[in-house]
Amino acid sequence: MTTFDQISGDLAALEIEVPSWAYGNSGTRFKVFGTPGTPRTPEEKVADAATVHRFTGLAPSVALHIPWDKVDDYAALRSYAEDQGIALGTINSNTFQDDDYKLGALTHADAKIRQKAIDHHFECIEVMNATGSRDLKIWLAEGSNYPGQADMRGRQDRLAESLATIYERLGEDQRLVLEYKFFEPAFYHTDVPDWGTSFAQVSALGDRAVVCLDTGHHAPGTNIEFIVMQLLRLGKLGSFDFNSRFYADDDLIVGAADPFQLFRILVEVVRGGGFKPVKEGGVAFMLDQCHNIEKKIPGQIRSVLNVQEMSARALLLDTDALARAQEDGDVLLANEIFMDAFYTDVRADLGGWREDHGLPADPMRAYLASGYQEQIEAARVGGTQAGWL
Ligand code: AOS
Ligand code: ZN
Ligand code: ZN
Repeated sequence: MTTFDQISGDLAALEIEVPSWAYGNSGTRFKVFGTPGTPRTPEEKVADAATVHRFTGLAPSVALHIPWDKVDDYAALRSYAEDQGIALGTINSNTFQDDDYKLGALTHADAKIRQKAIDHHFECIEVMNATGSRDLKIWLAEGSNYPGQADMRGRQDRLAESLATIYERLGEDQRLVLEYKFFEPAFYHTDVPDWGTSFAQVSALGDRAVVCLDTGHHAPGTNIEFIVMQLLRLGKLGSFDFNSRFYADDDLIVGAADPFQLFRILVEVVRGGGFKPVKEGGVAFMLDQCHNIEKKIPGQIRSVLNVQEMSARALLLDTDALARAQEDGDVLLANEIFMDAFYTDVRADLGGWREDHGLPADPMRAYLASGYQEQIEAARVGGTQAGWL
């Protein structure tokens, strides 16, 4: 039996990076709903991210998206974030909102367009140098809609060449993180559709190129924890984009659709070495979510708490007893031990743990009572859409 006291130290190492775009207005292709209090500037997004950290102690960094979070002075944005108690984290590139990229960016048949996309990544690396960010995260919206439309193999070769050029430009402490997604916006073929392709591409680059696993980017029924295990085993899991999905890339609050899946993923993280802060070389635990109808800061608070809750349950798994049951071939006992950890209600213990760490026992209620929401709703008029250029 593992007790809560025994996992207290491991829990303290859990860090979750929130995305700047979670604080902007977002929606579907049918409607973007505006929410009162939406940030108007990158600074205001950083202030909201810092608020999530203040109430939860779980979110010490915020990921930026370029050019959505473009500012004149990134060093100043960095000091602003540090004054608020958080760091600027992963820099996400954007090659999906420019007419030139209609038929591809890093894979485009035209060398001039590829160079434009490469130059954008060079600009992102400049941003990283100023923000002190470790990771350049690349998600590509590239692919084709119809059989015969594109030379899939040629595109794979051009992708390898473009990525190599970008990788060359990275500093010693920086990493290239390549995200995969099985479809959308391209529907016939996608250039980086799965972890195998991402793994093949980053493996050709070198040690500082790794894979990003977005939990919403797989076909229904995929055993995601198997992929987590395999990438950790191969030393190539760079980061998570956590969110949850019922259907496709829903970007809903992590743990909302299937907390058991989140638990199973976190069990593999614990099995693969556990939680380690980014500064110590850990896997980046990012959220990649948007809040279409709910308030954004409470949405982010719920998300980080869900990850913490399932992490605590994963840490409570009695791995010695499980290993014995597995060795004995005791199928039902092994499954029972696994399920016991999943069904453990850790909420009261986590409340006490937070108080011991100088945090509110119930971060959600504390935030709602704090007056911050009313203050931003009154002060900010005309907040922008996430991804609005
Ligand atoms: C897109 O589906 C991916 O999940 C990316 O991580 C993307 O950069 C992010 O959703 C922001 O648009
Ligand atoms: Zn993502
Ligand atoms: Zn996505």
